[in-house]
Amino acid sequence: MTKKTLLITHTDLDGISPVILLELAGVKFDYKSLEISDIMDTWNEMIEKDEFKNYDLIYVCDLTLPEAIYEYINDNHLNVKVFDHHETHLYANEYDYVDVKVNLYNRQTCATELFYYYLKEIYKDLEKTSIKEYVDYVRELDTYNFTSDIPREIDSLKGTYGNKEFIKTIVRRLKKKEHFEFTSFEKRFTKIKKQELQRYLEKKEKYMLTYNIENHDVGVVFAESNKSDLGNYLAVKHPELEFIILIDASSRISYRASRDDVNVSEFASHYNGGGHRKASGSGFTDVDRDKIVRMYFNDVKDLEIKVDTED
Ligand SMILES: [Mn+2]
Repeated sequence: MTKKTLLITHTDLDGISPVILLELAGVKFDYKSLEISDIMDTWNEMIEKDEFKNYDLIYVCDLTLPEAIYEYINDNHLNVKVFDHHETHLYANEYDYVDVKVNLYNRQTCATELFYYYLKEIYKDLEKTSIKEYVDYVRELDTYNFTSDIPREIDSLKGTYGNKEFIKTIVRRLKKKEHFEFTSFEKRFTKIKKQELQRYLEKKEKYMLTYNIENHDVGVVFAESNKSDLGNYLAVKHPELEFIILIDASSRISYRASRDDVNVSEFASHYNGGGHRKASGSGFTDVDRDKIVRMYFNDVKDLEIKVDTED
């Protein structure tokens, strides 16, 4: 059996775009896209199922790997290449197969860009204007350094198409066209989406709570969608606050700052989280959700019947 390449990557645009790059390069590969909090479980599952034997090369993008995984990689001599831009992951640069950079060419970079420069040396097909343009849009979105609305519009399409369809349609157009372009339907669609987003941001701002937590003046909102846009909108609009806490009770807590004197990755680390200076996160687990239910409602007991929520 011939062995394949495996890509383990994040679920956001910067995580999904490495899938697009490998498709464009014509590589035969499998991929797993996962949340940062699921890395260890996924890795252990792969060990249990003996999946590593199927692959002779494993790329990891946009995910901070814990030391335990590096120990496994080194002990088992796995052929791995890591591309990431998270500050909390810089420690792994001691391994020669790891490329973690926060900045490149004097500006913030992203995993997709680092991976792109690596692949471009091997696969000349990637030297196309449209692909480079696309990579720059991903970088702008992921680092929040915008020169136009296009990166946000691309991300909004990813949410609407779903990852699988999104990958397909982007691969198709980057192969064909010399420049990255939206379809006329997408143009109309993103315009309506933008108006919808503006209404959402304004509504969330109205319900923002303010506190002093650990000697920091912060704003707190509850949100399940558009968290980066919302965090940035509130942080920029309220410079009197040090940062914004966004609670997504069904998945995680995000921390967003716009001020240069604030480092939210430090704050997030008090809650087992981490990330970047201006954008970090920490987990919000089943244990936390359970606490809320038991705190809010009266007379809460465990259920005696069994309910299957697996699909
Ligand atoms: Mn990223």
